[in-house]
Parts: sequence; C-alpha cells; structure tokens
Amino acid sequence: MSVELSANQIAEMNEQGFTILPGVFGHPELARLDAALTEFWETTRRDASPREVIFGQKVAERNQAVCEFAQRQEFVDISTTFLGPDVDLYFNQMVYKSPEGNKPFSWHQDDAYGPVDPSPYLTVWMAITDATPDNGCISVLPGSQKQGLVRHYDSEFGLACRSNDDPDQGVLVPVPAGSLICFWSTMMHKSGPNLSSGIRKAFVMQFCPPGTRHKASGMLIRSRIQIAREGGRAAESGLGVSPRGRIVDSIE
Ligand SMILES: O=C(O)CCC(=O)C(=O)O
Repeated sequence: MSVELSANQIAEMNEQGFTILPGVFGHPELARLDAALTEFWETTRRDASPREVIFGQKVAERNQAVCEFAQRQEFVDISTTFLGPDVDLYFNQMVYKSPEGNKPFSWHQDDAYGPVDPSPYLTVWMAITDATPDNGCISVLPGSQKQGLVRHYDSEFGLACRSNDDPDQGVLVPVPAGSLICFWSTMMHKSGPNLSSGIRKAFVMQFCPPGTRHKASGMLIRSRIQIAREGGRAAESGLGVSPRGRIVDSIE
C-alpha cells in the first residue's frame, strides 16, 4: 500500500521533529511481523528473563520475512519523502518490553548511539501492540532535534541527555497497534516502564541515504538492505534481490 504524507505531517517533522502515521498496518500484517520477530528471538536467544526488555538487533539482515517487511512500499514512500530518492536501511531492532520489568528508557537521541554524517537519519518506530502510557509508550521533546547531537552520559537505562526527573518530560505519544512514529535521529525521546500485564511490542527501523558515514571513523555505512533507488523500491522481494544494487556488507 502506498503512503502519502500530508503537508501537515511534513511540516510537523521539520518543526517538531516527529510525526505520527496512525493505523498504517492492520492485524494480519502485524501478526505476521510479530511471528517472524518472535521466531527470530526464540531461535537466536532463549535466555531472556520474562522481566527483561528484549532487544533483537539487525533482524532484517537475518530473517527474510522481516527483511521483506522493511522493504515494503510504505517504507519506501515514507523514507524517500524525508531523505530523498535513495535510501538504505541503516539499523533495525525489535523492542519487546516485558511487563513488571520497571525498565524505562532514558531521554536520548538515536544519533548518540552511532553518530553519522550527514545527520540526522530517520527513525520509524512502529507499534506492533497498542503503545500506551501504562505499557511504556515513547515520549518526545518537540523541537529538540534543532539542537543537533548533544552530550550524553551513561545512565542506568542507557545513554541519557536529560534527566527523567527534569520538570519538562515532553509529550507522551500513545499510538494504536499498526501506527508509525517517525522522528529524526536527533529528536530527544524516552519510553516509560511497562506497568501493564502484557508485552509492549515495537519494531524500530532507521533509514539513511547511501553515502552516510560513521562520524568517528569516517567509514562508509555499508547497508545490506537497500530500500529505495531513484525514488522507487530497490528490491522486489527480500534480502539481496535488488535489480539496481547489490549486497555490499556482511552482518557483524
Ligand atoms: O521502544 C522503546 O521503548 C524505546 C526504544 C528507543 O528509544 C530506541 O530504540 O531508540
């Protein structure tokens, strides 16, 4: 399905640093993605305690169904709207937040975890289950992307650029399952603990233009998964099936 962003959503992204696309995916697609992510996790890591936050990283590089999902037309449309005609998948991870773990995430900018040039890149945070204030939806600090990458420090809950006790705790962004929250990698965001009785499930995709480099080393980011070339889909289906490109990297 194609996605056309409204002028309002594009302006919101430029001004506020984030925009919400409600209900992009329906139950069958979410169930398929959840099954693929869960299978990936169960076959690669069986040691997670039920109180943990499960991070499965670079899943699309290792799972055909997840790779095909990341290459869908919806993500071609969204990423090319914000990044131009050529786009690669920079990073992706499942974030399944178990109940009762009391594990929030600190305020951070995604850029802090791997600064790049040019910055920012685009993060698409996708709710596989409803994301609510009760189960640990994300919060954003509108306009904070305009500060560029700021200093981060280690905290109990990951890199932090702002205290979870700061009087300004930004704006909660609850969204129903199937919705996408798009934001720049310099956008400050956090998420709360999951105080509900169910798992809060999200899939996070990050997109960048080819030619993006790691800031520290100057090394080219070599993505295995091409999303868009010349404004269209780079791949018809799956990992490495790319009429105009090729796989140029191996996974770590
Ligand atoms: O899904 C979450 O709870 C937060 C994830 C996040 O902030 C991130 O992946 O950068």
